Amino acid sequence: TTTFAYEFDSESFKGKVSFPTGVFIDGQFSAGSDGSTIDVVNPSTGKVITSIAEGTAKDVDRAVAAAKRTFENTWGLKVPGAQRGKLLNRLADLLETHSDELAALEALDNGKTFLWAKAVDVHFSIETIRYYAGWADKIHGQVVETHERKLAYTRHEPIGVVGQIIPWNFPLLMFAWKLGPALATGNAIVLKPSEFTPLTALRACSLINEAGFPPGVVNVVTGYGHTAGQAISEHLGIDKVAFTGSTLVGRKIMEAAAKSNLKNVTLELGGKSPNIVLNDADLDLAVDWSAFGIYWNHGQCCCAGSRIFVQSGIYDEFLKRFTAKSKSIKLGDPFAKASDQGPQVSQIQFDRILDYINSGKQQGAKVHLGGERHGTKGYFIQPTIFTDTRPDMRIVQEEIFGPVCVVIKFEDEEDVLRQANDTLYGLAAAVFTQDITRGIQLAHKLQAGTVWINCVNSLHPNVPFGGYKQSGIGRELGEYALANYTNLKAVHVNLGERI
Ligand code: TXE
Repeated sequence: TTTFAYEFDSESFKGKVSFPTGVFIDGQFSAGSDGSTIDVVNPSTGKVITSIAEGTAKDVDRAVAAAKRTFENTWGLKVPGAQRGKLLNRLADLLETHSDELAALEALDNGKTFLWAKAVDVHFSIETIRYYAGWADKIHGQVVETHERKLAYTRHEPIGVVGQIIPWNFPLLMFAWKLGPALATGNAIVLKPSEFTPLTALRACSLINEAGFPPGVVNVVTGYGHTAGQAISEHLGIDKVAFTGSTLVGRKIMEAAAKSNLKNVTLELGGKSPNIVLNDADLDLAVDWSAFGIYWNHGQCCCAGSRIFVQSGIYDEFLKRFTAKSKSIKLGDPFAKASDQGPQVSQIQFDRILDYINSGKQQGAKVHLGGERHGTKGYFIQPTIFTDTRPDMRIVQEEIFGPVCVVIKFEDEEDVLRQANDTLYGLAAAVFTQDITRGIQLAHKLQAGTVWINCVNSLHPNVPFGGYKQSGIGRELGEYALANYTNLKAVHVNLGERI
């Protein structure tokens, strides 16, 4: 076992943090099967923070065996729902006790600001686990009336061993979104966090032990996607895989599932969400939310409102105020209280975003604001606004996943609907108007799994979230997510009928 020890001495958080790391299998940490490691980098400086175990396919095998054993002997239907709920509530309490530490770890390896990490990532993770704790003793089937000499009923049984692969943009939150419904329904888990941001998931492993979950219920294999992640998606001992990440990898996961055991797949993938501002919108409100929609979490949100459509009557005024708002965003140390925006997560993402910005310039769009890196160290990128775009440009079609938006003028609702829906994605959309009837009419015509009216990025544990089109398959959160983690069985009981 290795220990990660770090002393935070920042404006937002001071204190020593120390916890074991490694691949977490059967309640214990150990080195990966071949002893290799992965460096974890602080995106504010580009310097290595620590290195963590590089889990392999062999480690995934070991994790699956532990999960299966636990599921069959000490978990699953052996444990009443109320007891599962109690354990989840204990985990939520422990996450709460360690809120500051978790937020600091999130800021350290992801680069998001401490204050946002605490207010959203950690807080929403706790709420999600509590929400699903409440479901744990409310999972039940139905009696289905057929005829008098028959009793037919359904059961929602846990699937068994489920695989979960999560990204780096909300490391702890995605962990909680995945764990909550899977554990409430009684499954055992093999989860792989992103190789860029493993710290909060590893910290949470000790809290899972402390909460009293039987060993092997949650197994965390840190490692790379093409090895450990691939091993999860093609494993014959895993009957369901849930993934959040890029559309490219989502395809690979489905392919691996199809080629192995046809495991059930749910995917939460990318987006290019439209943010529509109508002439009658409350302009200040629309400006503030639109800025939040694209710049929050440094644009690294699957539902980021990266295409801002503004109706011609207010276009100039909106652009003026939106530009001023964008200029006011303060980039800097994620641990400084005044910082609104920290660095992008990694060198790779930093390069990718700058490449998109260059493509926009080369394809003839106008850089209205920003368009460069910020400072000389770390992966900071200026809030960037493009105007004068064409629909076929890469910056209009592809997910950039950075603080970069296009602002596009439109004439009428028909025009904006056509443009807003002209995308392979369908995760989210937003409409700003003071005419609620128009807002709702547009919401119903937008091809997106979530539509916000007069707000953006607003999520709750009890409201489902997921994508239309190539933004994914299935829904997370809410009661809907429970169905991802149960097999439905119909039982027919003959009450005296003879053939
Ligand atoms: O994601 P990957 P990347 C989008 C966003 C971003 C782009 C690339 O546009 O710019 O994806 O990011 C694991 N089998 N989103 O490359 O690779 C990987 O280890 C199994 C949107 O970092 O999809 C990590 O744990 N797993 C998104 C996870 O997949 C594999 C969030 C996600 O990483 C694998 C992140 C494989 N072959 C990026 N290859 C969202 N929907 O919120 C990689 N992984």
